[in-house]
Amino acid sequence: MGGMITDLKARTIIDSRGNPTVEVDCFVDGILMGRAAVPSGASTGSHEAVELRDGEEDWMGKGVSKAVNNVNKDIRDLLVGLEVSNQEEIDVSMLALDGTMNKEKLGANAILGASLSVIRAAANYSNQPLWSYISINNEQKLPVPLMNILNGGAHAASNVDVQEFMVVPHGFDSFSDAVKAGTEIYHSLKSVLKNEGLLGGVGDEGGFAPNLPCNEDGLRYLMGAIKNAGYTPGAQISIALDVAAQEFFDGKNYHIDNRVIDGKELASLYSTWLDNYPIVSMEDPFGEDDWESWRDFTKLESHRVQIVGDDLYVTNPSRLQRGIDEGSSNAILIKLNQIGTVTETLEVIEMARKANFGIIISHRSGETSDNIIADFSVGTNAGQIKTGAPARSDRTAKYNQLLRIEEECPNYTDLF
Ligand code: 2PG
Ligand code: MG
Repeated sequence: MGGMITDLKARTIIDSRGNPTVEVDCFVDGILMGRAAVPSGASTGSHEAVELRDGEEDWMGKGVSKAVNNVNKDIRDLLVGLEVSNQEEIDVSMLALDGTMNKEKLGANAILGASLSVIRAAANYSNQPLWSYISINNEQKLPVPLMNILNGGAHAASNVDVQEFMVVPHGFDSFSDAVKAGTEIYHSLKSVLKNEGLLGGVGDEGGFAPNLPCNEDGLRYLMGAIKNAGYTPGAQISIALDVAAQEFFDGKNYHIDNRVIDGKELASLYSTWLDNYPIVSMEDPFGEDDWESWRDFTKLESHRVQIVGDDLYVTNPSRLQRGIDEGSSNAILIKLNQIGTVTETLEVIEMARKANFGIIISHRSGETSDNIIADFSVGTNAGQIKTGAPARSDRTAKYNQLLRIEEECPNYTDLF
């Protein structure tokens, strides 16, 4: 093996929303071997690991100089001299150095930047593509893409409550055919919205962001776009939603479509949508601590839809364990920066797999050109990736990396 970390260097860079974030370079035997950048959410779950921000006047309070300094001083001192291939030892020692439950001392953005730069450096040092380096025991497979073509909620300035309306191109033999179909539908949606005079700008994840009379109209426009592009809804292309319901939950009721309704009424609205549209996946249909609504809905509807916990689980093993025990959902969204290290993320993925949960590797709404989640999705054999619209470089960086990986690893199985 060999290969010793000789330096770690962090800096502030700018993310896709114009906010500062952390980038880390990892040097092995004196040579730059791995570089990684940290993403950032807008609809963040309150149980996520802490993203350390300076809170001072410059960068509108969002500066990350404290996190950058933590990498350049304490984390660097800790990691220099360690073997780059000892990912677990490296991650565990950073956790010990931090010493808090939620990584508030060093910052999950500092720790994750270091952790990701190390795994990338280790893969490069061993001359392996990252997707194959990550995959120790797994089969390797390209994921089905969940492509977010209509943005609402916290990712858009529109009146739409549901955060993400995604198309799921299944019924294809290869990843590239699936991405092509999803991309054609993206353009088709643009024409459909233009014809109705609804075309404005795009949201944070590159999807169109129209004002709509009600949330169900988002589903109607997606159906129109699928058909206009020449595809068959249900058979080839289905729909996935990220409701991100915490954003319109007041702790008791949900504020949607200008109505105030409780968890049961919201569940029956979803059931009507499931009756009428080919929806295969629903993420965060309820608030992050409304465990009762989650359990009831999963009992009722999990036979016909994937129910995904994002803000509910925040990629955290103890929250996932509760969800498994209580039957809160049948799938989990995986975001590296919600938990903060590569090792812990891989553990949560294995836990979910053992419980027979669906696994979706996800971007954040604030992204960079870093495409590490593409390799992660293949190496962990997750089966699904969610990484925005097929537009804007921060989103296409991931799709394009998967297209490159496909040349070496064409394995693809349709999941839906
Ligand atoms: C989500 C994500 C990514 P954010 O809710 O799933 O789409 O959004 O990064 O803003 O939490
Ligand atoms: Mg979400």
